[in-house]
Amino acid sequence: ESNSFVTDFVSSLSVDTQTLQNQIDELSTFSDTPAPSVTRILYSEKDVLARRYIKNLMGLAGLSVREDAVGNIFGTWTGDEPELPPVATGSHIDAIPYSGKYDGVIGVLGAIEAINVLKRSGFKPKRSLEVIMFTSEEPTRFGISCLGSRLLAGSETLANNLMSTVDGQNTSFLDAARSAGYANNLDDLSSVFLKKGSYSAFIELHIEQGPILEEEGTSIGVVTAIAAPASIKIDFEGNGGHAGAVLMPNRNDAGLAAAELALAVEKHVVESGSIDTVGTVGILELHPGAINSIPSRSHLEIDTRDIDEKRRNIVIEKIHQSATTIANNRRVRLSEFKIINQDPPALSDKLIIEATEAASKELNLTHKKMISRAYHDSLFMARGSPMGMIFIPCYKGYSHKPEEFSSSQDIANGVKVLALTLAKLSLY
Ligand code: HGY
Ligand code: MN
Ligand code: MN
Ligand code: MN
Repeated sequence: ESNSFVTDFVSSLSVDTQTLQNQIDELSTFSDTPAPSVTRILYSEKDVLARRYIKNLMGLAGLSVREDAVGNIFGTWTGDEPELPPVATGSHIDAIPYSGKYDGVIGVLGAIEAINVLKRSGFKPKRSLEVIMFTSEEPTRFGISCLGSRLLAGSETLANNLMSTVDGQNTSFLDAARSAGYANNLDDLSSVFLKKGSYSAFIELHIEQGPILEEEGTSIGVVTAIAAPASIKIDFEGNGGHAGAVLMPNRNDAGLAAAELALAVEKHVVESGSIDTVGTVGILELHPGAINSIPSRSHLEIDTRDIDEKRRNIVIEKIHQSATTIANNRRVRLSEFKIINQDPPALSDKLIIEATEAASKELNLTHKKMISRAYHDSLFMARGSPMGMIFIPCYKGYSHKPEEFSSSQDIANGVKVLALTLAKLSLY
């Protein structure tokens, strides 16, 4: 485009920052825990209210709205050439217990506002633009991360497993989905799978969930790769018994086996040879959970990630070996060692990186390339179309806790870069 056109167009982009902030605040009230925390679990009553709120905003933005069998929500702005694969953007609004109000939300409310920004500027899309709100990016209810985008990416294994998956209260996935108005009399979920090439590009706006942009005073992160996540479920079983009467040599304490394994996770991760390897025991349950009863069962769930897939897989191997050794030494049974997901990393598409950098430059925003250590729906959308991500700074990098925060200015910057990048990708 001629330079003056670009400059005029760029300066015409204006974000309704106040309305967007009000929407972020209002959406955060659909929560099962008191403010400032947010808890919004898949298919819960609060999740259903929040979904209705998003669909309403999509309608007000003039998008045509549809939902698939598991509740991925699509809002479409039909372009001049609707037969071309559209450009998509989006994120999630589900929130893990006691978390914040920006993770995911910025990429859904911000994407709808980016559509409004483009409409207000008089932009006419060539390729249709689609905003996607993904079902259940967080693993909280059924232990599966990125459930909606995994299915969109065509995971047959997941589609089959979901037919027999239950949550911690023994509610089946299908019953939970039906209680929210989805998956009605369905005996398979393959209808959710996207055809290859459904989108010419997918780009997600998200808070960094790390401290780098804020520390360096950089406005925009251009994501080049998303780290490889994995999660493992482990159970140990011992004889339990009376905490006073059983002498130490006669014990086989499942709780201590879990404690030793948690420290082994830290050891294997720290000794991987790279700062990019991380590992957490985020869930550790002891049964029966009485102070004067030796734990007869322990349940651990481990989250381990690395930007290098092979290095991460070596850590998983070592964790498995430690679990077996600890079980033998402590004469407990390793009754479950189950890898729930062991995903490869994803690389962003060169063209989308360049478009995002160009948009940041035209908006006079400082920007830098960086990796995402958190996973996102983009990790799975990358399996079906070129992918990119835009990061904005967040306060001290805090996320997955109520102190999570991003300023209106940073959010507006992210929305403008998203709007301009969507415009560029739509005209390709
Ligand atoms: O855990 C993650 O990486 C994402 O924020 N759910
Ligand atoms: Mn998250
Ligand atoms: Mn997220
Ligand atoms: Mn278990």
